[in-house]
Amino acid sequence: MELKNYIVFSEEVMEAKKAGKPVVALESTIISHGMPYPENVKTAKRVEEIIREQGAVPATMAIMDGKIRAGLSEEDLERLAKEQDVVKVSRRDLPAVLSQRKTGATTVAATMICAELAGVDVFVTGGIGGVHRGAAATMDISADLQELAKTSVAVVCAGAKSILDIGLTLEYLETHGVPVIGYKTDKFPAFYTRDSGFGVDVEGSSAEDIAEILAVKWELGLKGGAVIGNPVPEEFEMNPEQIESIIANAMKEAEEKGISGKETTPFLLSRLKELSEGKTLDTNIALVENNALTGGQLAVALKKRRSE
Ligand code: PSU
Ligand code: MN
Repeated sequence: MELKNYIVFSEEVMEAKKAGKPVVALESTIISHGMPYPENVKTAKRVEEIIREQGAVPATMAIMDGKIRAGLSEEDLERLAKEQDVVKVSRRDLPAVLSQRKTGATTVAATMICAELAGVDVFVTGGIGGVHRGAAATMDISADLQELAKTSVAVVCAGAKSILDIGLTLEYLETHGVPVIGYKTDKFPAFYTRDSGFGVDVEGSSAEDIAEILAVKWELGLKGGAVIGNPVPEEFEMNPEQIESIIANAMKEAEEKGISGKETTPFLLSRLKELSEGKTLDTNIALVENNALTGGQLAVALKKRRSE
């Protein structure tokens, strides 16, 4: 079988590709496992709209009926948002979920794979996975980091959540040669807050500036992705002490309940929302929308730069 038999493009994405328009990939685990219904589907639609407003075309990725789907209808989004047995799909899960024709939501790692297969080089999400706190014992390191090392897609995110060990996550990215670029900041953002206490490798002052770095990386034949850290807008930033204490509590609960592996991130996200009385969800929505704005502009700038 050929690649084209595994991917189905929506009409909008197909036309954009034919016309040479910029396309932005979006993940779907954030819909199925990252946010509750109905905020998940509402945010997914809003994010797509923001990308269109920047002059790019959104391609939300998912696995449905034995195919990789690049670009989803409203009906598809509802299905991912509501269905109970949607599989969280990372790199290792792709073959089984496709061949068993299950419904799958793609993580950052799997979305990068789908984006590369679809010829899309910019991807917008909330936060990347990383090295978990306590990874020295659990060895829990998200497959997202390995994917960033080898798959040539730029990931626009609000940094990494402090449920992760951000210092070790950045060390891992450095070891694997993944550029970490701050959008209008020299600080690596910590998802709910704008400053993790760690720096980025380089600050990009504009979408064009970042597009230039990416274009040079890939022209040099340096395969792999890049992390574009885009801090949450100030008005939605959470208090660092408050979020730290909530995270500590949620992590303690996860340990007591024996939550591990791929369940860890979804469990923590849902507990953080409850413990913060919804505040983490509001912040999550705001930062994803902000990433769509930046990612849409980056895709436009990169398309322009690469056609020069
Ligand atoms: N962070 C969020 N929301 C999410 C995720 C991360 O704020 O929904 C998802 C992303 O899809 C990411 C995945 O790729 O969790 C990482 O999971 P794991 O740590 O199991 O690799
Ligand atoms: Mn993990």
